[in-house]
Amino acid sequence: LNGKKKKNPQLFEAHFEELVTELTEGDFTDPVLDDALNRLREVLVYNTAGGKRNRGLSVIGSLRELLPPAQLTQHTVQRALMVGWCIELLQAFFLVADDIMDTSVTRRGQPCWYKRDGIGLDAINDSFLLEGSVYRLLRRHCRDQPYYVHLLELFTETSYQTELGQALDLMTAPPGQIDLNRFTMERLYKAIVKYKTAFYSFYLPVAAAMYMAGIKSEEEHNNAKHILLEMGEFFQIQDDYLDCYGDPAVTGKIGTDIQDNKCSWLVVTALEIMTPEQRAELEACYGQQDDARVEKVKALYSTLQMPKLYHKYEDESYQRLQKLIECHAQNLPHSVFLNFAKKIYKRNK
Ligand code: GPP
Ligand code: MG
Ligand code: MG
Ligand code: MG
Repeated sequence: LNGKKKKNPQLFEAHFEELVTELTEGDFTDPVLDDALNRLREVLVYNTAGGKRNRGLSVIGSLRELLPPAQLTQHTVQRALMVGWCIELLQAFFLVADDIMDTSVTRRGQPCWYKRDGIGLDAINDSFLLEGSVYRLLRRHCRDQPYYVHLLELFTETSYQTELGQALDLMTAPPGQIDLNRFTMERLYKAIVKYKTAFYSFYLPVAAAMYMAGIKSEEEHNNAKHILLEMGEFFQIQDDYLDCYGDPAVTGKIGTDIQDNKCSWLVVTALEIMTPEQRAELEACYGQQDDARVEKVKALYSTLQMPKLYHKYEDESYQRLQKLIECHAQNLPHSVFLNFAKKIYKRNK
């Protein structure tokens, strides 16, 4: 089993070139589209490079736990790799667009796609091409499968949830309008991260594997969702922590949350413990494109010992998750959740 697990990442990477060729050479063949399809190839390659593949790999990873080996035919494995790539492409679609909205500079150790010479806001259309690629691949490879409609609905529903979450994230962070009273943990923060991150990053890959394994009962899906949304919430808390404290050489991205006036775990948690004087200082410095003010916010975070609070939260969250898995995994193999949890706790990228 270990040998097989080790092979997943290599199998997964090896499958990508095939999918790119299929999308750019085996789909539309009218020569007038050559330039557009060459552009698509470049977009696909650039915007999937350097990712951790957690989401994509967890489709095949979960399916291996859900199906008895005899049912894991070569074709089933190939389809699981393809569905995993669909999640990576959906993620690429979100990231290309998110980096424009967040005015980010780098992603996965290279310039954001929209920052490249000659790209700019044409990147919006490229993000649509990435999204469209997802559905062309699903159609080509899964149209005849009994779970095709389930997968389609899962991808469209999850995208919509992510877009609603992104709307909340953006509306909470209007440039130039600092209103720290809005930033609440229970009412706002948790809703933003559940919708913008947890559904697509955690529920989507496992739910896709469940449908492929023929598991479609609402009860089973709700059980899985319960655990996976909790994991997703924690994952975004890590992302918020790393935005300020991560090493860009490791995370591949430079943080913008303080400048962008984001409702981040750091600011929401800090607000719960700071003095009125510190709050006034934060009010004066948050949400501005000014390095000196950003440094002041960071200094405030370190006075409040945010890294220590974060690490405490991380340990508690891990304990909570173990309990959730005990109570809610029921018929589902615990390894599906534990494998995913192992990849994210204590991460630094
Ligand atoms: C992560 O937020 C959320 C997304 C990437 C979803 C975007 C959704 C769209 C519909 C475009 P983030 O901005 O904190 O991520 P990062 O830190 O990676 O930029
Ligand atoms: Mg964002
Ligand atoms: Mg962003
Ligand atoms: Mg972030």
